[in-house]
Amino acid sequence: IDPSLDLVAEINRLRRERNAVILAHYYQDGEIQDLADFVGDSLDLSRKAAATDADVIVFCGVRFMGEVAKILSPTKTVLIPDADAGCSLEESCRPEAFRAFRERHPDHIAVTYINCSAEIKALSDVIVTSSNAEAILRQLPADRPILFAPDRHLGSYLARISGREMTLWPGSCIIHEQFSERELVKLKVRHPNALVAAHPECPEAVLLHADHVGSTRAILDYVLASDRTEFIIATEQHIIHQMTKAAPHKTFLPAPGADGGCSCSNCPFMALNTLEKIYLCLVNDAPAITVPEPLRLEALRPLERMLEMSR
Ligand code: CIZ
Repeated sequence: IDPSLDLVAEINRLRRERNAVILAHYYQDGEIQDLADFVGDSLDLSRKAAATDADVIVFCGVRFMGEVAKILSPTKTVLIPDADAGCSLEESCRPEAFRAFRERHPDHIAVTYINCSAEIKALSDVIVTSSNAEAILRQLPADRPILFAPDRHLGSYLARISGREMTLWPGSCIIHEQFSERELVKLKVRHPNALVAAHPECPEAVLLHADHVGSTRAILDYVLASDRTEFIIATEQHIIHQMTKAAPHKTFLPAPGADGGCSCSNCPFMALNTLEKIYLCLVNDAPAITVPEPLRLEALRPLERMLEMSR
């Protein structure tokens, strides 16, 4: 790329020429969030992907999110800036092992977190995100046990708040798993007025210190609605960009890892996306997400169920 190129201007030109919409997750770098047409969590963004009349969707997040957009909008071109932007939860749950897990529990309803591959979605009864999981669980028959995959921390949090019997897949998110209870307590002592907002992918020991547990959207709403001015945020730290934009007078501290620093709350997969790669994907029409049609139709069923159940 010519270093004198005005990347933002070029991306804007290409977005107009290609009738493209740029979707960005809250965990993206601030400069990508600022460039996007919509910023949100995976539920909001999948709704946008399903409803858009753009010809091209550039999904700035991780691969499974682009895959969801393609499953919901198969006639659109779905581009992702970096094909290697994976997810530790997706990696932890492979189709053969998940099929065997289901076969060992034939009477269970398979409720699966959206952070998984199309193959796992196709083997599931209903998909959930962290913002609709509780509401969807409440609508499922009370007499049926539940299999929850792939995040065991989110699953055990949901089992605690819903009282449902759940068998959990042993996966976890490499970011949320690293927050340290010990260091969080130290930070709280240094900031006694700070409220702690934590994502349910965090281990239970961390959640026990939270004033609020919720999805990215819920955490954002919580800190903006609160009349307090200092918060410790236990999720991927780039969501703080939206918080600071909306409430510049408030202070947001990323939750610490075991070394007391906050580098652990930087998702290495989300960080693969850059303005340069957004520009290049629009120029090259690649990397583009493809999902074979039989698999897409199988994965669509539990995703549509999720959208119906979270209206
Ligand atoms: O669902 C999402 O977008 C993720 C990964 C987290 C959240 O709570 O929104």
